[in-house]
Amino acid sequence: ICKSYHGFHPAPWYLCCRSLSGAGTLRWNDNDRPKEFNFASDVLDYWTQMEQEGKRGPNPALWWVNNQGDEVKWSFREMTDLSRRAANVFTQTCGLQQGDRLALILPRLPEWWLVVIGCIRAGIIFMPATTQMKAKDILYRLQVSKAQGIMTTDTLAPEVDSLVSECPALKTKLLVSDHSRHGWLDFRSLIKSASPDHTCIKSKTLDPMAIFFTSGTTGLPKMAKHSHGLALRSSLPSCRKFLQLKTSDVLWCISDPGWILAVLGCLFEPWTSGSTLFIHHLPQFDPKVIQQTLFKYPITMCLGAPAVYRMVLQQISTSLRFPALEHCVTGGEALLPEEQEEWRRRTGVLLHEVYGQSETGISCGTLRGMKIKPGSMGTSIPPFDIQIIDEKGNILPINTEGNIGIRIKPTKPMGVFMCYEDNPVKTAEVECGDFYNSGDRATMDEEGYIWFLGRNDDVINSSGYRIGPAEVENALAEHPAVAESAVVSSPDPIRKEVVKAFIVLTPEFLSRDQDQLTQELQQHVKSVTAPYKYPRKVEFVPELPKTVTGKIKRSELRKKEFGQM
Ligand code: BCO
Repeated sequence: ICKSYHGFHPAPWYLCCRSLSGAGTLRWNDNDRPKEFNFASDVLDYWTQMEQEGKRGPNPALWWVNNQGDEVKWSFREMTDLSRRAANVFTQTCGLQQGDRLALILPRLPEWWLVVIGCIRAGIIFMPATTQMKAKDILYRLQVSKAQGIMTTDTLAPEVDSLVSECPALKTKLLVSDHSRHGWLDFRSLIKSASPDHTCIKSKTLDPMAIFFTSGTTGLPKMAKHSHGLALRSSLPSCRKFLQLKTSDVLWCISDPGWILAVLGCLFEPWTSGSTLFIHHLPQFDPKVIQQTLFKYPITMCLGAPAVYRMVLQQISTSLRFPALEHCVTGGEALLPEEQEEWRRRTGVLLHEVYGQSETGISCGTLRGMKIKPGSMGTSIPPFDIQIIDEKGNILPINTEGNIGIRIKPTKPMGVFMCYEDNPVKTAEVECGDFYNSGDRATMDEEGYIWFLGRNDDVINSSGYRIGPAEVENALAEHPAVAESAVVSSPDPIRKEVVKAFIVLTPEFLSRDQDQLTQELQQHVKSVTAPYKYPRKVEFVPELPKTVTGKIKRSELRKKEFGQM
């Protein structure tokens, strides 16, 4: 504790020192494991105090805008006040308790940040998800997680109402809207009337904090459960080197709040450093809006999937010399060296690649100021120790292809997920000797730089979305035209990979116009599951390649797509 600054206040010393002398000495070392940590009381409330003492500049903590010219600016003090109210709404009005689960399906609305911090204060496990989800996706998530609460907007509330009778654990529905809806609690009015006095829980660092649903080759998405250690990791010295944020920075992370990238890039990273978090509502992605926003606002740092930068480069021919932009980061899928170079040439700003998963958060990257090796995802960010491993967990020699492994034994580093909830089999499957096996293939060079090669399974990564082929095949199977299908990854100039479906038609549909049928099937998938998964390519085939035991050989189809056969 830094007494000179805080007196009795238990604010972290490392933060106080950083505010005095930039990067400063940190309270914890990379391998320290404090028993207790809570992002709301240890970090957010610290910056509130700094503001009150006049030791942080006037920049807001949160700066939200939309296309209609609306704007919300909240200071850290307001964030503390409003998130304490949110915590009271959850515990007092909704009756949620520490350890309960809240499905959080909101677009980029300022309330999302109140809810996340409110949950952290009250110890409620938040489960973010994209608003692209359809009724079936939501039903699955509510049932498998036994969620006690859900929060969403008018758009998805009818879908939730249609399935609520099948979710016996669900006891509270919260709506973020300017209108009320029967059977739903009105979050905006409740926040106004709630008390701003709340005592934050004393969370153990390894208590559960959040659940992210993540797709695999088989079955439905798994629940990757994270502890408060995920938030603590942003405070560790090596992680601070990643963005080297200052209180004067304005960070815009263009990721949907349903993904872990947003929880890190739109919340833990900027607020750990007392920076301003910028949000554009962005209901539909539009490269022009990205360009205009970077011109209009003093955004110094930008974080988004490679597809975002790629689409801006491909669709905007006018100036990309942004007045305040200093640093760009990208992650979620592979970035081509040509794209990295073109971004530098046209903006004058370097584009740094990072790598991570829902299970691990950001695991490696090219840190600010570090040498960029185009085509490489950088080096592991301590306390993560990344090695390239074989199927038994043996470390492979340099420049040898293998799986990306993160060392979890003898000690699991802060930020690696706790487990796949209620799924010890899948949890054990990804443990490989002393390592977590990411399932991603790569090599490592003599300087520790990691070079991504692809997946070791059938999971598809399309413009930063991780898509399980079985989820798309199941959606297709519901259409009467589909006798069977195989879904694989296929190359694409904009999204790098897209979902391609090979479909065997039922006899009644064999004579149908194939273009029309393709569109109908695409629409069908968009209507039964989150549309980002829909097959952008469809090929009708008389039969699918199978093993002698009748298992579809997806790898054969995939190799054909990538010209390897
Ligand atoms: O392309 P289409 O128009 O045919 O279809 C699009 C949408 O129009 C459509 N859609 C969306 N909502 C719909 C809908 N259709 C019907 N009903 C609705 N409610 O569905 C398709 C969705 O595709 P999309 O999301 O890729 O859309 P878009 O506009 O092309 O967006 C481009 C990107 C680049 C903004 C988007 O693909 C994106 O956000 N990608 C990044 C994802 C990301 O953040 N990944 C990070 C995951 S976390 C991680 O990797 C760990 C790292 C530490």
